[in-house]
Amino acid sequence: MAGEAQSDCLFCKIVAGEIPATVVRETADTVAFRDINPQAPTHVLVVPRAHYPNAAALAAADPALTARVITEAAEVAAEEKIAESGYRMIFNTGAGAGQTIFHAHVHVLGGLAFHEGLV
Ligand code: D5M
Repeated sequence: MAGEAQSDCLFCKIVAGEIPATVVRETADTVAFRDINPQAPTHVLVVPRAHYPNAAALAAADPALTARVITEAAEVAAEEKIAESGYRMIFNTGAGAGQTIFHAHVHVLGGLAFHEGLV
């Protein structure tokens, strides 16, 4: 069924607390945690608790949840104090675009060095 946890999905395991992660925010239907391999001074991933393979599938199945994931990304940016300087929200969609974890997630990337091209 759409949205059901997948036993072979790393992010489903993080959502379930079976694999540790540095969680920065949680809501009833989203979890935000630090990327294990940060590409910027601030690099947080926001995922829906429900499993969808990518952002397009999530948006097709549940537009309201998609909006809540994006709202959470903005809340993360505010808490991490990168909202004013600007930040990126990136949804890699498909292996050809570099998606490696097939549970929908948005990357929230920002920080001074990021903008100065230092990372
Ligand atoms: O991004 C998948 C991202 O997930 C990538 O930036 C690394 C990150 N990742 C992988 N394993 C973990 C764990 N265990 N904790 C936190 N972050 C993790 P993609 O858009 O699929 O390329």
